[in-house]
Amino acid sequence: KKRIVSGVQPTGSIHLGNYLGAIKNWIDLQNTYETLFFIVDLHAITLPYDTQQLSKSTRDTAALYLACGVDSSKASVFVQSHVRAHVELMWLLSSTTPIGWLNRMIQFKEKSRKAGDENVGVALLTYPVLMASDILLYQSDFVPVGEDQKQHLELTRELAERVNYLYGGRKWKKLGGRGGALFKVPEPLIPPTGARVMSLTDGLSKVMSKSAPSDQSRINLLDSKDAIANKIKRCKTDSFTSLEFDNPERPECNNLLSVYQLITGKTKQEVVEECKDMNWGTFKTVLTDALIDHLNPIQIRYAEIMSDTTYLDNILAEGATKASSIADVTLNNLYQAMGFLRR
Ligand code: AQP
Repeated sequence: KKRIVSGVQPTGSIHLGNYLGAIKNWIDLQNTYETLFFIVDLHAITLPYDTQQLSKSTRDTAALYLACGVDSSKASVFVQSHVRAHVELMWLLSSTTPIGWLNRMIQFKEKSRKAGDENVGVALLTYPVLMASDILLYQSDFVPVGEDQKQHLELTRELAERVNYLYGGRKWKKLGGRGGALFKVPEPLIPPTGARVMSLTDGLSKVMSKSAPSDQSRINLLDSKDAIANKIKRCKTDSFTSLEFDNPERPECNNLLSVYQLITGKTKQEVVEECKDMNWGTFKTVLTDALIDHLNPIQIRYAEIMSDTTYLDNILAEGATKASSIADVTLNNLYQAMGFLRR
């Protein structure tokens, strides 16, 4: 089976964007591929964060993976920091990563500009090297990536090729290594429709995000029925009378219809037929009901999972053991290929 890895940062409440853009797609992927889904807690400390919240968010995120349908008998579910190889590989990769490659990363430029120079830790710059470790450790064939992560995946591919060239091939074979390539060069897997869920308060220029200051801009998977109804009631719309997809003058309309389509599993054509003549008031009720119907079972499963801490702990421990057994092979090969004296 081909292998896929993916993860979400425990930086706050998991929202509809994380769900529709990532987690929901994993449910199908786990049936076809060998999958590893982890909670990327080491990435969550690249910007100032609340130490009191990190472990809680990590557990919540793991429980939500399972509540959304990630099946631990099919996928390995684990916490990134529980597999030490991620950080170790990152150091080895750092030695072969030109600093210019990292300076070019758009996300670094944007996030560092926002944070201001004094607040920018080195980890914000080297974050893509850790992401490369997350992927290369598992010899992943594919990585599901949204638009925002494409550049980081490209860097991962370049790093894999660079390491294969510098330390792999004949040199590594002479050291007793099998096969020429130390790393598989991963391919991007672009998710289907709705790759980007936009903010409820600005459908044109802002994506739905955990770090947006206003909670009104996103639907969190654990929002109560009232909160969902209230957020949809107050979300930004326009003054057109009917509803339509793909009108560049109507980004909010396109976003809300796309959310409705994804959450109900209907086709675009079905949504058009059903909604085109609705006014905003009617559509908002329909959308609210669909969201509540979809999220309610997830919330019930989440509560069950959280009520039994050993259940979740066992899944995470088992996942970390399985992941480590793959990661350690990759890491040890690289140590060997790079000429380290092994114990
Ligand atoms: N609005 C979105 N629409 C579609 N997909 C989204 N993802 C995030 N927001 C949207 C996808 O969720 C996965 C995990 O994301 P992440 O936690 O690693 O970081 P992120 O992309 O930066 O997510 P947030 O919620 O916006 O977090 P903050 O505010 O902390 O930066 C990824 O697959 C991502 O594409």
